[in-house]
Amino acid sequence: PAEMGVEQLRAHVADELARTRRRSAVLTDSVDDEDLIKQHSPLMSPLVWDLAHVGSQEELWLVRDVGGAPAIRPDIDDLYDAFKHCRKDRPELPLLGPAEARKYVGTVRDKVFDLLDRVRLEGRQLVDRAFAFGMIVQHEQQHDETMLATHQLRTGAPVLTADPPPVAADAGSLPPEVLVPGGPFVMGTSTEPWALDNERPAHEVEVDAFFIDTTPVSNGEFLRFIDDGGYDRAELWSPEGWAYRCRAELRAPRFWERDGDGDRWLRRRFGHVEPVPAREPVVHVSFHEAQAYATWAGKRLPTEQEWEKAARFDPRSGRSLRYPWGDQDPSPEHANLGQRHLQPADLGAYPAGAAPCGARQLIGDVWEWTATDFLPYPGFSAFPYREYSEVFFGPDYKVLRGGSFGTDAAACRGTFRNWDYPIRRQIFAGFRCARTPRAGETR
Ligand code: AVJ
Ligand code: FE
Repeated sequence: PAEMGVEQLRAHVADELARTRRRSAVLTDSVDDEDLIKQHSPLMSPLVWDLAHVGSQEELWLVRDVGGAPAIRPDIDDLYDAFKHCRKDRPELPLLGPAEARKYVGTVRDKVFDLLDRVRLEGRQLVDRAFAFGMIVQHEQQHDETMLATHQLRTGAPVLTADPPPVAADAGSLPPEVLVPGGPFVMGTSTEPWALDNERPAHEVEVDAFFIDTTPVSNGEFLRFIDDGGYDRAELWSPEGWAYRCRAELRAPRFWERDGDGDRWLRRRFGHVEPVPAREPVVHVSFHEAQAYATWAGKRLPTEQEWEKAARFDPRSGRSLRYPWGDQDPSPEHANLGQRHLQPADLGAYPAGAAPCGARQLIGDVWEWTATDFLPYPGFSAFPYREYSEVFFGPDYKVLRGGSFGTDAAACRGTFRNWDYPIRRQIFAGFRCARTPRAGETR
């Protein structure tokens, strides 16, 4: 969006809105009404809540705020306010039914397309108003990933289909880890037009040299941790992590189960039960499991600063790139994003998406847990509302980076920050490890 003219920008926003709504439609039209209304897990909203919530936010921020138009459904603001009712309580609310919800989001969208045609986008308005549209596209895409996680929790026959991801040709010849030299780099952004408040502003940080894994940790590697008693060795876990491991009786990633008669592990993926693929990044692990694995491997999780330096720092120019591969928007050659494939790609896929340091699959495939609490950058200011990020800052949430196969390109950048509780496993989260070089190891 940065270099577009105003008319080009209108067309771009219209395309993004339409493309995003097609995704929401796939996720909500692929199940019957009963499945739309039902709560598939207390961790998630009914799908029909997500659908109308997307419309409600679009009404608030575009129809009313940018457009200055009167409310379409002031009576339902409260029902779809995520802060008023927690996910577990949402099925008891007098929600719009499937037909009403579809009609409502369609009405809102018609008004938004009218608004987009006539809204003045000049000077300062261009930045603020175009951002409001970009924020709404990203918001719907974020809920599309949330709805995909609800589909993963849903039991019953598969309803979603997708092609398998590409395979990696040179995976065997990759070094297990790469060195990122010490020194300053610019973290965050002040220029990315659709960057959210928590990604701003750009600021220089000093990062000591570190090694980071070339690829995320695979299922095969994670199995070695399991087979070595990883889930039964308290010394590998933080006290908080061990308490959670015991309380929740963890013994494998979520959605894994033992094959009836043997030691083979199977996993359930969008209704398909299949052998766990050894070369695929592990997914559906909590921060605590990631941390225990890293300790077992003699490593640690990367800090958020390390992760972003590995993903964006270009030592040739000294600049921070928008993405690991450069400044171009993601294409299907760069990364496994956008629900094109309903699983991560095997280790080493997407060589065209490699970072200058040589690390792969930093964007797409699986969200990556970092060691860092979700905190504001120096100079942070909340917009457009405190509830987007500011109310979540603090030690309760860990930062996740890079997006997953379920994340859309519109809602994923080198600077994008996601956050969740360290016990969460239903999200499409995996991890990679890092370590501090030993004396004399930095070459
Ligand atoms: C950034 C994924 C943590 O789902 O809670 C959606 C995104 N914010 N609606 C979330 C969000 C408001 C948010 N995460
Ligand atoms: Fe939301």
